[in-house]
Amino acid sequence: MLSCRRSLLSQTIKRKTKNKPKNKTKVKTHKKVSRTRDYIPKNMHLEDNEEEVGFNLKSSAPSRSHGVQPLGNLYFNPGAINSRNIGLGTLQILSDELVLEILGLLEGTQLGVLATVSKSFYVFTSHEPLWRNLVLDNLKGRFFYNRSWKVTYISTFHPSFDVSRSARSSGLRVRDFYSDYLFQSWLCANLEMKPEWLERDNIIRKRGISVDDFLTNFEEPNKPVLLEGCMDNWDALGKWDRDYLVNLCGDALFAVGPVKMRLDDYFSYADQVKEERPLYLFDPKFAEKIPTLGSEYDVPVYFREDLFSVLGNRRPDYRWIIIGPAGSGSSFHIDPNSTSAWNAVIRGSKKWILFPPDVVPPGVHPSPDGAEVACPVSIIEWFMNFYDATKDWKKRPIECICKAGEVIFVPNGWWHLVINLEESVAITQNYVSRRNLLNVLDFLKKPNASKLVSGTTDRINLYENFKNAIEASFPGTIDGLRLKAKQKKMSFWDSVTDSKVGAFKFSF
Ligand SMILES: O=C(O)CCC(=O)C(=O)O
Repeated sequence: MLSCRRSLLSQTIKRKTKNKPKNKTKVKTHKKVSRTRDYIPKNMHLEDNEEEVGFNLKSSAPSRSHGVQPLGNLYFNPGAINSRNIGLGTLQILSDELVLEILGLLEGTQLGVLATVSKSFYVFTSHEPLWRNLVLDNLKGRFFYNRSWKVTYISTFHPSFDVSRSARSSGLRVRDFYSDYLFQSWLCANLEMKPEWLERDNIIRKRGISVDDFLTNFEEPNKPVLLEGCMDNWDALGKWDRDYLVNLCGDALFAVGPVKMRLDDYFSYADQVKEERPLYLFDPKFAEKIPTLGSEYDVPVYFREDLFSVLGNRRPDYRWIIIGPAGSGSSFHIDPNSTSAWNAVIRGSKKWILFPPDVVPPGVHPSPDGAEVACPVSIIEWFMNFYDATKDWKKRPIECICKAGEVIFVPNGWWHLVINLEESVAITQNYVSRRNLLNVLDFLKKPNASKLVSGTTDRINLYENFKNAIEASFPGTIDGLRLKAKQKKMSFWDSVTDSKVGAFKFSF
């Protein structure tokens, strides 16, 4: 389970023109999100007559939703009274988050009625994630995205309503409305990736290495590597553009967050989306639905040992097609069931940040049993508030941009975050080889396996089933690997202890 929240700090943002923000041309889980108050970047203060400094907005960014300002601005505006509070009446003591939680219990018509109560309710009821939830809950994937979630909802359920009026009024400005929460939501949806977030590239890149070289230098020591040239023979690389995929996939439905969508509907949404956490297409059954997709790529030679295959069709999900617009991506997580993975970019490019298993990324708070992770609401928010912190860390993350034609190896247990820098299409597979077989078995055997194991409906029996199937297919392998691991551990202790006196050896 992944839960997300805002960091607790409020500062202000600066802008210098009275006009619209001066834009410069130029982020496997969808869980319920809860936020605390917002974090606004340091040393920034935003006023209506100032131009933004220190960050760039996307060229497509709409002006600030309803003129909402960060809370810090209230203190720079002597005499101003927060119209948020006036319009909420006695509900003003509730946090923005709580107000939105409550509004999330209402239907579209009720939100529409509430919007007429006060300017404050108008702003709150216009919050796009409320309408997104309504569309997804009510229509599942059978919606045709139309400019915004609110307009999509209204044009579907109230077709006689003039949505162009609603679309125009999305720019309606409310004076003196201060809310860090709503401001940051707009900011994160419209912020460009800063060049300094993309600069660092410290992953080892290899082209044409032998399988032995990969096993010895990367898989055995559990180190990431970016592999170039190992998917050059894939048909997918030349063929998988939008038109080809849409024609090939026709009416097939793909898993997109909590719903299922046709590919052409998803692309139409992706073309218009301006939100903090765009819906991400992440489908584990793509090759069963459209066998051609499965036949137009090959598992790179380094990853051919795939021990979960002994389970046949009882194996956990292991391969996904991933499609998403710029800004979509995967927030910090460790891959399921202690597996390792490879991820091959077919179109577009992805920024990767990886931390080794013993380093929890800043802003990420796993529960002690590892079953839940609390992290910032969005990937862009992580960059805004936590990326800089990694600069001073002794163990700095591995970073890279993985481009079309490149494959990254993600060793088991590594935390990773990925953001698409442009519309991207990728294939990823998670696998178990004999190098990580014991890790996987130990993971599946944990007492809270029913919470930890994923990608299968049979979480509790996966350990027994997998172990028995391995023993039947590769007799003696598990015992052999355990013996080897024990010998390795003993030879390590022999090297650091004095076996005669049972004490540590010191050398100066
Ligand atoms: O968004 C992506 O491409 C990364 C996917 C990923 O991290 C994963 O499959 O574990």
